[in-house]
Amino acid sequence: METLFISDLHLSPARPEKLELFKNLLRGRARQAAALYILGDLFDNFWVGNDDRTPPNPDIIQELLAFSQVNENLFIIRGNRELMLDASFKTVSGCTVLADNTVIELDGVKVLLSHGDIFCSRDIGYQRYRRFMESGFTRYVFPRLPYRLRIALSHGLRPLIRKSSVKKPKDIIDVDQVTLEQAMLECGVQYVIHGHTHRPGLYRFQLNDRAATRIVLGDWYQDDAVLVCEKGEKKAMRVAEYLVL
Ligand SMILES: [Mn+2]
Repeated sequence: METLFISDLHLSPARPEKLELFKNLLRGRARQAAALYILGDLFDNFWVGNDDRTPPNPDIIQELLAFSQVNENLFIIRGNRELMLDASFKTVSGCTVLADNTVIELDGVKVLLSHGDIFCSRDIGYQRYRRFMESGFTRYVFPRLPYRLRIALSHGLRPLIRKSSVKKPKDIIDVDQVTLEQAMLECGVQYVIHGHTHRPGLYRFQLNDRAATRIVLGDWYQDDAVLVCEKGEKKAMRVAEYLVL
């Protein structure tokens, strides 16, 4: 049985072909998978709540719900676009929301799953923004605001999010190795899978004098990556390739 990982789909009306691909993925062979993990930034817009009517969000939620009725092993870790998403998301989508750092066992190996933004600790501006969004105050107040106000705020945040990632030097917005290793040590893992940086690849290093691996998932802006894991093997492929297997 295969386990699937995707992240950084950034589904939006600007890329209708990616939305179609997502639907094909969820309606096809993935339904027989052991589990499907979405490691954040499924939505392109800042998530405003379960009542989000921004297209194509209601469509996406329907697809998740239909999938979960066949395969309940559907999980999401919040990306930086989904910081306001909470456990109640399951009631509308059937999708279980996992903690920012979650350890699973994959083919007998402990694997740390994360969106990846929390490892980018050199981006001090972003971490400050994230702490504000994660504060008890924001998490209490934001969901209680009227729908239109939440939408207006999300539009206000949009240029801010875009601008900041374009302006910053590349090494600032990449994973900080020390922060990553700290999280891995705390979780007792030698293996991590995350997205967010849009720099897909397999990175090997030493941790505790033992081999450690970091897999970074690709985004769906140009490509559309899915990581397929089965019997200890991990294959990164295009969704179109996966669908014809
Ligand atoms: Mn991200």
